[in-house]
Amino acid sequence: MNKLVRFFLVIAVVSAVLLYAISSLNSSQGYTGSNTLTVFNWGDYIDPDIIKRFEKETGIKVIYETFDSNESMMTKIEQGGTNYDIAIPSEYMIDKMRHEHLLIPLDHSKLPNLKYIDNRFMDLPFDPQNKYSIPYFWGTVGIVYNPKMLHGKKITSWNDLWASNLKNKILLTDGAREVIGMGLNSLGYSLNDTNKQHLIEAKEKLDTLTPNIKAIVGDEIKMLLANREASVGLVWSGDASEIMSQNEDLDYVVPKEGSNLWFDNMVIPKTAKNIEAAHKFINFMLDPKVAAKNTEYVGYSTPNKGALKYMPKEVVNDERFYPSPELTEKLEVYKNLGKKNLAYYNELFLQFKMHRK
Ligand code: SPD
Repeated sequence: MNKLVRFFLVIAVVSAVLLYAISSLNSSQGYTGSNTLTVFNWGDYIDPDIIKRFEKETGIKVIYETFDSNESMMTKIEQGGTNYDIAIPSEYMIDKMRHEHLLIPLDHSKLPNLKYIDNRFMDLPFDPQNKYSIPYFWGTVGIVYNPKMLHGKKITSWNDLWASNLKNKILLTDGAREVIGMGLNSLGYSLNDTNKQHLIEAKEKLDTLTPNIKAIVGDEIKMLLANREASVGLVWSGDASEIMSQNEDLDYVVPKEGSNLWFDNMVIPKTAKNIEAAHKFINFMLDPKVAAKNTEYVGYSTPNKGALKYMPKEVVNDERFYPSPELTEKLEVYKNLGKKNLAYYNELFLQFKMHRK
């Protein structure tokens, strides 16, 4: 045998041994290459123990990736080259995705736990008959604040944030629709306004809030507010509830001018490689005990009526985080405003962020 043949033989044997080692490592954990599920979710939006439990019970390995806005999630899915089996966007993005044929219709016969979802969260205009999406969490947008740091002063309105005593005290969640929405609402306009003049007015009004803004941040907003690094925050209700569980001095209010009511639902994107496992995952998340545990960890409001009996009474009865249908009726759900208008919201938000620098 000449040297070259011997060299290739050694390489082939070493590769075979390595391949065998890797595959036996995988199978010792109960996974095979095709038995994986790729989940694409918001950061800080699931109890990691639940993923472990799902893997243990089903033998399906979960690959987990996060995003920080509907827009960045959409960009990744539109770009292709990904194989997400599950994603958890908000209502206006679900509407956009289904119109752009980016979602796979769900097989409801594989989701027996769907019966636990409160009817109030089913069959909403962004996804009639829940053909493409299943409720995960819901909530509002509002202001979390520390009355002690504001000398007992209450905040009730978006316009309160422009007060001169709030210099450098406000944190904003890094969301285009949330921040531009605050500008629109503070002027009495709709959160779905597409009138250019109104949008420019809203952006200009936001520019005047600049001296009061300490930072525009992502999930770290919770830690910063709980640690008293700022006294006011524009947040999603679930983040407020999480912050308040760490610092009892804080309170949460949905401003009187109005605000946003939102829904985050589970979908199966067109990129999915394991549709069977995706249905198993959705059904697993709908189990009342699983949903209750996830809700307790994440802090957001569950649409799962079966889960409520496993949750502390004081959480379920807290109207700030489980507002009644009468209260939510007064709030606005974001609409899919179409490509051009959504891009304009993003552009104005970017300009606003640049203005601060
Ligand atoms: N850290 C989890 C954040 C989830 C927020 N979803 C709310 C989106 C409202 N459009």
